[in-house]
Formats: sequence, C-alpha cells, structure tokens
Amino acid sequence: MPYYLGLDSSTQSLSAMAIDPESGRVVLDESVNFGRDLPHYASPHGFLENANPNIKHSNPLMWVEALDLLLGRVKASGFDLSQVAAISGAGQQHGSVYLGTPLSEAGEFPVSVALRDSVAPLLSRATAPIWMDSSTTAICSEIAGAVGGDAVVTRVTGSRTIERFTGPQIRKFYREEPANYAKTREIHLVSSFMASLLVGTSAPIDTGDGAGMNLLDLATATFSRDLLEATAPGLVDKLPGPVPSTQKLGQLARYFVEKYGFQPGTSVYAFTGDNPSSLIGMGASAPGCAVVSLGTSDTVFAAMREPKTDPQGYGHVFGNPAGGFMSLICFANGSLARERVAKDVGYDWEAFTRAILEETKPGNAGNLMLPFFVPEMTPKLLAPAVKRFGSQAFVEGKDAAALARGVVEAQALSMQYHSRWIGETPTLLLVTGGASRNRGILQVLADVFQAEIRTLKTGNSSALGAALRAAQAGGGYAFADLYARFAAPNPDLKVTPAPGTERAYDDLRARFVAELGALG
Ligand code: XUL
Repeated sequence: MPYYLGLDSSTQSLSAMAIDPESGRVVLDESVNFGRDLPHYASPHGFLENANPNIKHSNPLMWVEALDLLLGRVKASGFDLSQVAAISGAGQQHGSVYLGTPLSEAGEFPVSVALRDSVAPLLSRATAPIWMDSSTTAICSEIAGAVGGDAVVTRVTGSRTIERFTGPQIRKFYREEPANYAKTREIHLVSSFMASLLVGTSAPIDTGDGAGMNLLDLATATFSRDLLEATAPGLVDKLPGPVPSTQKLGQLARYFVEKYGFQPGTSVYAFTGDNPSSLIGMGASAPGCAVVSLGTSDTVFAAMREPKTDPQGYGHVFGNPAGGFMSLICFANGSLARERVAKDVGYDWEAFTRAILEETKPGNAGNLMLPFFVPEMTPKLLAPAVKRFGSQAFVEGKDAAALARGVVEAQALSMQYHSRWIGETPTLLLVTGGASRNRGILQVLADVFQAEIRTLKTGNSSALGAALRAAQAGGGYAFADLYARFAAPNPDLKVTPAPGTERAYDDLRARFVAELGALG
C-alpha cells in the first residue's frame, strides 16, 4: 500500500512523517535537530546569534544539509522510501531565501555531490531572515505609507505591515544591500525553497503561506501590484507563484530517487506554512474549534467562517490549505520563555508540572508576570520586558513554583486577550506542539479559557498535516476520512476546567491588560 510523506522545516528541526492511510498508521516519524545534529552552523536554537536582539537570521544551507541528513537517516533505519507515492511539506512561515540563480536554471543536482554544495553557489544572500526578526519597523511604515496606510494593507492582505513578514524583510534587504538585491533573481519562502529542492526546479509559493508576506491580495489570490511596487523594484519577476495549496509541483528530482531509493516519478505537491499545515494535521480545517500550538512560537489559530481582520493589528488571516481562510495570532515568547523560567528555577518538566498542579493555585495568589524574554510581536515590544508583580519572593524571583505557574498563566492570558477579535469563545481547544505533553500547561489553558482541552496522539501536527495533504492531493483521500484515522483526539486525555475556576482569573486578567497598556 502506498505511503504519503510530509516534511516539516521548522525553526529548530526538520521532520519527516509518513502515513499509511489504509491501515491508519504513522509509519515514519524522524527528525533532525539543527542545534544538536548540525552544530557547525552555530545555531543552537535554529538561528544565528546577533548582537542586535531584533535581528534573527538562519543559514539556509543548514536546512539544505538537514534534508540530506534526514533522508540519509530514514534510509539507514531501513525504511523503504520507494513505498512513498506522494510528498508534501511545510515550513516555518515568513522567512525568505535569496537566489542569484533561479532553481529552474540550476540544472540537475549531481548525485555524487552533497546537496548543500550544489545549492551554496546559487545563493545571493548568505543568510535568511526568519519569523523571529523584528528589525523592520521603519520599513513597515514606508510600505504602508506608500499604499495609503495600514488600513489598506490590512484590507488587502489580512494583516497590517508586520516586521517579520516577508515583504518588509525583502524591502530591508533592497534598502541595505541594493547591489545584492539587484543580483537576486528568485526569492522563496522557506516552504517553497524546500519544495524547490525536492523537485529540482523553482517551486511556487502557495497561497496559505503566501498570505504571510504582506504581498498577497486575499480576494484575488494574486500578488498585489501596489504592494509589490511599494516593497522593492522588479519584485514581481523574483517571486514564484502564488498557487493553490493543492497544486502538484511535479516529480521528485533524480538526486533523491538515486540517493535515497524513492520511486522515479514520485509526485510532489505544494508546500505551505507550518501553521496552515498544522490546521490540517489537527483535523481543524472546518470552523468550530481553535488550535493552540505550543512550539518555539506559540500560536492560536482556527478556520474562519468568513475573513475578518484584527482592529488591534496583531492577528492575521492566512490561507486555509483546505480552502477558505484561517485566523492566526503568534507569540514569540513561547517555548524559549518556558524553558528560560524552568532553567532559572532549576526545574525539569516534571517539577515544572508539579509546581503548577500541586504547589500553586489558579490565579497564582495574585502573582502576575509579563513574560517577554525576547522581543515580542503580540503585543509589539521591540525590547525584552520581563516584569513581575506580586509577593516579594515572586518579584525577587525566589518563589520557584509561582514563577513556573506565572509564565504559563501569563502566556494563556495573552493568548485569550489577543484572540478576542475572532469573535468566538472556544469551548474546545485542540493543543499541539512539544509543550502539549505537559499536563500542568494544559490545565492552565483549560482554566483560563474555561474550555475543554484535547490533544492528538501525534506530536508534530505540521508534519502530519503535510502527510495528510500529500494523501489528499496525491491519493484522492478525503480529509474527513484522513482526520478520522489520524487526527482524532487522544481518547485518554481530556482536560476540563477545575471546579470553581470561572472567576479565578478575573483579577489577574484585568491587571494583565492594564500592564500591557502601561507597556505602551
Ligand atoms: C506565524 C509565525 C510562526 C512561524 C514559526 O505567523 O511567525 O508561527 O510560522 O513557526
């Protein structure tokens, strides 16, 4: 029976997941961690150190080398890649890769040469700005100003101009390095770049991920001429796509067939953003429930009944790969903030969970944290601003258990506050990402949102979503059938609000909102 393969190129790792739709089994789940497995890129968390905390770039060759390493591992594990009938994938959103030679002109990758060495000479920019970059505030104003203001940008693209979005990042490159911009002939998102490697030619950007560029006109699913012009000269000729997320890109390049044993003619379908892909992987592509993804970034997203925009300017509208649109709110202080607190107080995840479930109570006895360890996009904070209010021991950082609860409660309050614009009060939250294994975090989400929490059996919903999309587009399976087999909530885990917690957050919520206001 054929398998369907999904790849997920995320901030800290590259993963491969394969499914067998007939048996309902995940037959492959493998990944490469950039920091651990590719230490020579000096990117312990998937990005390069920079003295300016607002600048976050990665080396795109790290992602290329990771692809060879990952497929090499899969092959070495004995998994038979010739069983794979179709491939799709996902990438961290907004990041961009710059090529002086379009992949369509690069020629076939020689099987005897590591992919990284074939790709290196094609780059016109050594690094790729990623979604964590927040260095383009002035550039955002320039773009918005040129097209009539952020209200216009929001109406056309579903988001105001946003620092991490690809258009502002491209304009920054054009302004700072005009000669290198002029030499650049093709600009990819991480998703379309990875897809291009697989097909050995230029793969188009899909509308799901393309909506995170401040360039896509959502109503026409084409790049907006005005925004292209306001962003950088000649940009229209440098961007491949956009195409629907279900688009077949072509056949897998010979490099992968010969090196890793795939079947000649294996189909490759458009890659999309990690969040749109997760929407599919969570079985949430129809409106009705919200997803909370706890990863390097925390995100809250849901399929939308109709496109709506956030008057506060933090939320986004992206393409739903199953058709229509999805809402998304993204928080930069996700897992790295939780890990930071755990490390500061010397907790492992078990102690962290115990602190939440056994040693502290909902509302944290009035101890409130503003958990912004790195520059934040929601709310917009260009400099880290960690603040603590409450008992003396908490303020001084000595109350370890309250600090563990404090960071998680603040994150949950922020998610809830910043998703009000969607206009729905979710009664069911599907939670995914590494931290969804943590029972304490799930309980806080249940109590703050007063919603039932469910998780899926599969941890990596973005990679699973990619595999499901490959099966839907390449194998003719219906999403509803695939969801029933792969995206059903884990029957053994249902977290409900603890009794008496309805009012437990009234005070903390009001103070949190007031403190956000005071931050400016
Ligand atoms: C979404 C966002 C992040 C990245 C990385 O807008 O910036 O969630 O996709 O996962």
